[in-house]
Amino acid sequence: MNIFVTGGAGFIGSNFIFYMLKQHPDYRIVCLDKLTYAGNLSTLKPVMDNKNFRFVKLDICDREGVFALFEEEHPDIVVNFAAESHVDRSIEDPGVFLQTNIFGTATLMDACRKYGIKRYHQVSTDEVYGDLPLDKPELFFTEETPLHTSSPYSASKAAADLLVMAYYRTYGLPVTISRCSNNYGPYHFPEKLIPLMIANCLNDKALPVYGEGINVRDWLYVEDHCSAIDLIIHKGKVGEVYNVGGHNEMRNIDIVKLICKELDKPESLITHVTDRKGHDMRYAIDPTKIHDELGWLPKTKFADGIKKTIQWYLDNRDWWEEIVSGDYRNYYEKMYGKR
Ligand code: NAD
Ligand code: TDX
Repeated sequence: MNIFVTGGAGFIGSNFIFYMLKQHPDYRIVCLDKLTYAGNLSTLKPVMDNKNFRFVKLDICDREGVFALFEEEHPDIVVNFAAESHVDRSIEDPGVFLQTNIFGTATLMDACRKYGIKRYHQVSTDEVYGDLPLDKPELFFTEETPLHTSSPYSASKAAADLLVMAYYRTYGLPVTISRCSNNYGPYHFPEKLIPLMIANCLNDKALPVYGEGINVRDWLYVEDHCSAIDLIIHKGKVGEVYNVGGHNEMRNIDIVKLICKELDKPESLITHVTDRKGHDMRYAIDPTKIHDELGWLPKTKFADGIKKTIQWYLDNRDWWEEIVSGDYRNYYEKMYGKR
């Protein structure tokens, strides 16, 4: 089996590559990544010498480059993680989100149509469903919940999902989509809530909580997301959407306080700052379908996952300090500049 993993130098894609090479040591994994600000080649150091792994620096919007790689590799499965993923950046500058998240997805699927594929899997997000009110805890996102987006990021992801379903219906492309809740774990880029708060705590910097901090997110340990995708690409039904989440809702402020406690830092570091524009109140996934149909269950409880994650950031200071300082962007040049 030859699997293309796009966006594999980012947070979830890299964890997925590690997971797949462990679970399926005989599979070939080809990672395509543009190495944007969010892609970090040093993350993939542990697998760079694996004979079943290949890294290709490539923009998924580069039609010629993508088609040439399909011609060369003839992948069986494509798992598309590549995306602009940060909501705050999409509010500042939507253009690149439309480019990568929508046109990039279409380019990959066009290559799949031309060269044939066993499965195209789109990694989507619960944000395509918009948000739920705080005062109706009995409501959850199911696969039937209408798409109702809030940010340019979520709108671009929803547009991509619609395109994926259009390619299924119009061209018969064998597609699946997963919509997962917020992930956390190793290699999470320190612009996102949990790693940003850990890094700031460790540097005794202010902890910027948007608004009152009462917005709720449904957190899932990244490896559990990887196991869900592994199941979907092997056993999921073509043309179907699968929601992925572990029923672990928490308010932002409670997460930040927990991180302070774990790192023995004072809550006085918490600073309430101007709220995010259009800030979604609550995300909550109903994972009944993937559980009933594919037998998926998350393995890591939040209490354990957050401890493991904090320990990882303590043990891997170099990884995130290089990012915070901007030095990681020189890594590719250092590794590949003279090759
Ligand atoms: P990330 O920002 O950490 O990584 C994105 C990766 O994609 C980076 O390596 C980047 O270099 C690469 N990339 C960006 N534009 C590209 C392009 N044009 N061509 C090739 N590569 C490109 O993101 P993440 O948090 O790992 O998210 C991965 C996917 O999962 C995204 O599609 C995101 O929408 C989805 N998702 C994320 C979460 C979450 O909590 N992080 C939850 C649900 C779904
Ligand atoms: O400094 C911060 N302060 C703060 O209060 C940051 C960065 C975030 N927040 C809040 C905003 C959100 O309510 O924390 C919550 C989580 O924020 P993010 O980490 O930016 O994640 P979110 O906006 O929920 O989106 C994430 O989950 C769904 C990912 O970034 C998306 O890619 C994914 O689709």
